[in-house]
Formats: sequence, structure tokens, C-alpha cells
Amino acid sequence: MAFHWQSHVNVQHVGVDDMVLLSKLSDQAIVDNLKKRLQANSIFTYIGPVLISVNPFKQMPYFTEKEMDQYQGAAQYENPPHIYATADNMYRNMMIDNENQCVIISGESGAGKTVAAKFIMNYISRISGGGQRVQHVKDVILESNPLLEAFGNSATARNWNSSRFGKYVEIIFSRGGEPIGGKLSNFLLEKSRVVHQKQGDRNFHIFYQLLAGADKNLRSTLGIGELSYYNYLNQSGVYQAQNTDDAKEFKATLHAMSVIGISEEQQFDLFRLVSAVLHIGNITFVEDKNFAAVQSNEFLEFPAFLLGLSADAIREKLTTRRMEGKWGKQTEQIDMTLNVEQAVYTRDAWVKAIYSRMFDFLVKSVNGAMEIPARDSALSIGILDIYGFEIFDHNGFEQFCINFINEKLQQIFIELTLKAEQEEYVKEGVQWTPVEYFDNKIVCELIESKRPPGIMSLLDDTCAQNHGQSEGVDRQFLTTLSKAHAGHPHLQQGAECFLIRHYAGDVTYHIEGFCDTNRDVLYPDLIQLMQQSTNPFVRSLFPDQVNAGGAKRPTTFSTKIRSQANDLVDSLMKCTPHYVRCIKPNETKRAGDWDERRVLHQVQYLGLKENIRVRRAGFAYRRSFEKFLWRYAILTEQTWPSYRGPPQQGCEIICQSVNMDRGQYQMGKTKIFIKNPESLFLLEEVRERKYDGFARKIQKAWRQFN
Ligand code: AOV
Ligand code: MG
Repeated sequence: MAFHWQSHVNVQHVGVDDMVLLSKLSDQAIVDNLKKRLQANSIFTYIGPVLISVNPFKQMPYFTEKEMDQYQGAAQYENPPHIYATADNMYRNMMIDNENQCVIISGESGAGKTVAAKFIMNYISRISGGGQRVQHVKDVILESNPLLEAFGNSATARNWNSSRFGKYVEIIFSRGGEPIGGKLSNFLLEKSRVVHQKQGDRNFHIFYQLLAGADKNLRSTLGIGELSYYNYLNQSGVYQAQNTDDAKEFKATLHAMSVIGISEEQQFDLFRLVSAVLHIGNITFVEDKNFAAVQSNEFLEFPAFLLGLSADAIREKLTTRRMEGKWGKQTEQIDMTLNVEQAVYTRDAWVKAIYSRMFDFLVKSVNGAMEIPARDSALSIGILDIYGFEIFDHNGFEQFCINFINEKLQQIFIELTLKAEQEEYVKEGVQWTPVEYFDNKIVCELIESKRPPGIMSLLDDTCAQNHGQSEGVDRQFLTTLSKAHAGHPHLQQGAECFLIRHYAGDVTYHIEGFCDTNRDVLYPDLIQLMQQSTNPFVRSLFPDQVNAGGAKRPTTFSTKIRSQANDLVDSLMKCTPHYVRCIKPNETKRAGDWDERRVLHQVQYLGLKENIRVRRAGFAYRRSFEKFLWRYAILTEQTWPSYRGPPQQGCEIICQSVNMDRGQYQMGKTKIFIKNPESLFLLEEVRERKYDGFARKIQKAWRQFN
């Protein structure tokens, strides 16, 4: 049995472990507690079952196998707060209750979500048993991280390893608790990054990895040059991400690929495409009598070679587009010549399609490497790690989508923390008074509602009404928006922008490009082009049926993200949820820096105070009769050193022994509920005293023997 004081070897016991126990409840008190704990190297703190994690920006010593063992099977209060406790709890809940579990990891960019997700996966992989086949599943799950990070993460001003896609990993277990399969779903990759990065950001890691790590042979076959040679890499002013060894990471990516079963031939095909993307970026255009002409034909040769296409075909598809015109009853196809702007747009759309399809291929490979067993005979643990809430100086359509997903997750948090509390009180037959707090449903509805049409629906309508047109459409959307939602408390309109009052702060979105990005069409010309490739892998990425005509309204980006978000919510709602809320203590990414204002802001918008209040207004502590006894039996002579009566009665005896006010606690059907943390303090205090006396006695006895 591990006593509390034994397990604090690495972590000092500073502040309160569980903020439900804060003596004075305010945002500032929460910030102070987190700060005190971080300074004492404790990055984790609870609010009841919710884990708060503050990014230390340095390696902490308590993530070794020793801690994994220490947390395995232990009760939450036996050890200091830890992500392993959360992971262990999930695993055990799944086994005991036969229920699927999920963990929602939230927090802003660079707060530590991805790191937390990996700790959880590692922990679960270690503590769950299994033979060779199970080991393979574990390997695939763990190795999917470096692989997808190579292609889907990038160095940004906020985070040197920022996830530019969201993912939900489900590990599927046999009834015996062994991982027998898994499923990975991804959410909108920020594909615009391939062709353009903000100042201070890099492109996706894989480009730098390939350029730094490719051997001589690969370099010459793929025509790999210097970073500065490529337009898609040399515009943002950063080549090197701090603490990142791209060549070493490249080896890790290769290793991950082989574990996942991507053959060497496929690997070569993938890198061929990665290189092709860079080379395509060097195709530039000049104006020739108002039309676009490829500036220098030599830049067509290499992409053509890499993609198994002819240079002429590429030139043609980049400078013209086949349009369909309706003349009376007849549809006619005409080849339109593009201007420079349109040609650049087409080139970039092509590259984005290649890259995102490559990414989808990787996700499919990961899923293919694991079995997806029939659900009814299995249990699962889902781990959600998405991109965090983003506020930049310039926010576009992609930030809008990212923040929408974060808004939805906050919604789940609100609904489920409240719902879970309520349900438990009902189940146990306990009375309580609900707590009021900000419900962000109104913001979610402003964005996704179909009727009355929210922002996404209005955008879709505007796009559909202006089929094939780009100019002035964004502004038309803005006008429609401000008419439809005039006076909305969470929306404000500017000249070329609109502002949403998100739960996590105000964000101004610039409308330029909204409609185009939302349309997300890939011109049939480009699909046909790729289908002409002599390379089967290239062709396999573009299996689309290009049908002429077809009045069906194409699926827009916002339709996709909306339905993905709602599917996600549905799957999360079917699980017992767990929460990890990550906090970023500074903007410098340096250990020891503490930006009070930024932390306070996060504490406020994450609703930590309300979270604590809900825990307290109901009952701050609840514990099964047995567990309560196990911890506090030492308090009375009737219950210590042994007790044989009914557990509920034992709990009653203990509470009476410290003269706890009868209004302070209620007996449910299986659990004791204690209202006020102070009552618990009292119990804890008496317990400590008893243990101290006890420990002194042991020490004395020990000395006598030695
Ligand atoms: P994010 O996932 O929340 O951001 P990460 O998990 O990538 O953030 O964390 C950012 C960086 O902070 C990591 O690369 C580490 O250097 C450091 N870090 C985070 N957590 C820890 C920890 N527990 N111990 C030590 N260092 C840590 V984004 O993906 O940008 O929203 O889109
Ligand atoms: Mg991340």
C-alpha cells in the first residue's frame, strides 16, 4: 500500500493538489496555486476528476517507468496528480464498468496537448498486456505519432511542433483489456500551409526532414536542392526550428513508415511527391497579353519527371481551364485561358490537393495496419488531440474552422461536466442546487446553425449563388452576414472583417479568401492530369470520377467540418469522458517564464472557477463507502485496526468522530458525499496526526531494534 507521503519523492507537496480544496475561490487564487505548484515542479493539479496541466517547457523527472508502476491501479488520492492517474483511471473504468472511455485534451496552441496525448498512449500501451499481435497494434499506434507529425505538424511562432490537423485515436480492446485494434480519424489538415506560411512559421516538417536527411542517392533521383532554392520554403524567413534535428527526425519518420508497413517502394513514391510539391512551387508565370505564360519551361521538367507526366500537359493545365457553359439547352465546353493570378491559384490548388491526399493516404495506411474489430464485442479508449484555439494578427478561414471545433469541445465540456454531476446526484438520490455559468451554445449556433442560417450556412449560400465567381463574393458574404445577424451579442462587423466573441476571446476574421477556401474545389482538369501519370501511386491518389455536368451542389469545406465536428461530438458523447485542460504559462516557450496575465486569461475562459464551483456546490467530494473507510478508518477505534460492520455505518462513525455537521454530508446509495472541502480538511488533518503518531511509534520501535 502506498501512503501519500511516500509517493512525494519527486514532487513537493505545494499548494493544493485538488483545487476543490482552495480555501478562497477566485480566478487569482487558481492562478496563484498553479504558479506555486509549477515553481515546485508540480505541473499537474486536479479539479475533482479534471486534470489541469501546465506546460513546464522542460523535461520533468516523473515520467519514467517507475511512475508508470506507481500509478497503476492506485486510487487518485494515493498519489500526486499525474496524467498517468488519468490514463489509469480510464483504463480501469473501461475494464470495471465495461464502458468506452475518451479523453478530451484542450488548451491553446503550444499548451501541451500533443505531449499529453502521447503520455496517455505510452502509459496505456505499457500497462495493457498482450502477446505479439497486440504488440504490433501498440507499435502502430505509437509510431503513427512521428509519422503523422512529420506530415501534419509544423514549426510556428507559437509552437515548434504545432499540430496542423486534428486527430482522434481510438484504441480498441478485447474484453480482457488487450489492445486488439485501433482507428485514427483526422480533421482538416491546414493544407494552405504547403503553399504559404506566415512570417516566422515553417512549412510542414517533412520538407525539412527530407532535405536534411535524404541520402546521396535519394537526393540525386529526386533532385533535392537547398532549402533556399524552393519558393514554398524560402518566403517565411525560418528554416530551422529550435531543438529540432531534422535529419534525425527523418530517420524516425522512415522507421515509423516501416513499422506501419509502408513499403520501401511506397516510401520512395511518397518522397517523390514531397519533392514534386517543392518543384511545382518553383513554376512561376509571367503575363503575356493579359494571359499567363509559364516563365521558364525548364521548371516544368522536374515536376513532370517526378510525377510521370509530360511538361506540356502540365503547362496546359496550369494556364487554361475547361469550363462548361450553358447556352440555352446546350452545354458546351470551352477552354478558358487563365491570367497570372488564376494560374498561380490553380498551381497552388493542385499542390494542396496532392499534399492532402498524400496525408489521407498515410492515415489510411495507419488504419490499414491495425484491425478495426467489430465494436459490439470490444471496448475502446479514445484520445482527442486537436489544434488549439488560435488568435493571430491576421485570422482567415482556417482559424475560423479551428476555433469552431474548439468551441464545440468547450460545449461538450460544459454539457458533460454538468450532466455527469447531475446524473450522479440523481443516481445516488442526493439533493443539490445547480450552478450558473456561461454556456457557449449561443456561439456554436451562431456559427453552425442551419435555421436560422448561421455563418457557415450563409457562406455556403453565397458561394453557391456565385458559382464560379470570385470577385466581390467575400464582401457580398459579409453584407449578408451582417444583415442576418445584426445586433448579435457575439458578432461584430468591420469593413473587411467580422469579429466573433468566442468563449476563449475575441477573434477578428478577415474575409478575404473565405469563399474560395470554403468552395475547396479541385478543378476536373487537375484530376484528369494526375490520372494521366505513368506512376501508379500518383494515379491511385486521384481515383475521382470526373463527371461532366452534374447539378449537385459540391460539398464545401464548412459543410465537411461541420459534419465532422458533429460526428466527433456524437462519438465522444457515447463514452465516459475525461478531461485534460492544458495551460500555457508564457509566450516565450522558456522554462520558468510566467506570464500572469496570459495564465489568468486561460483560467477564466476555461471556466476553471465555475468548474470548481460546480464541484463544490454539489458535493466537493464523493467516494464509495469502501474507499472512504480505507482512507479514514484510522480515525476511530471502532474502525481501526479492523472493521467488520456495514461500510456505510463505518463512514457514519468516522464523520461523527470529528463532529462533522450533519448537513455537511449525505449518504447516497453507494457513496458518501461531502459538501464542503473544509470538512474534508478536518478529516485529512486528523488522519495526518494519527499517521504521524503512528509513524513515530514505528520509528521508535525501529530504533530499538537497531
Ligand atoms: P499543443 O499540442 O497543445 O499545441 P504541444 O503538446 O506540441 O502543444 O507542446 C508544445 C511544446 O511544449 C512541446 O513540443 C514541448 O517542448 C513542450 N511541452 C509540452 N508539454 C510538456 C511537458 N509535459 N513536459 C515538457 N515539455 C512539454 V498546437 O498542436 O500548436 O495547439 O496546434
Ligand atoms: Mg498539438
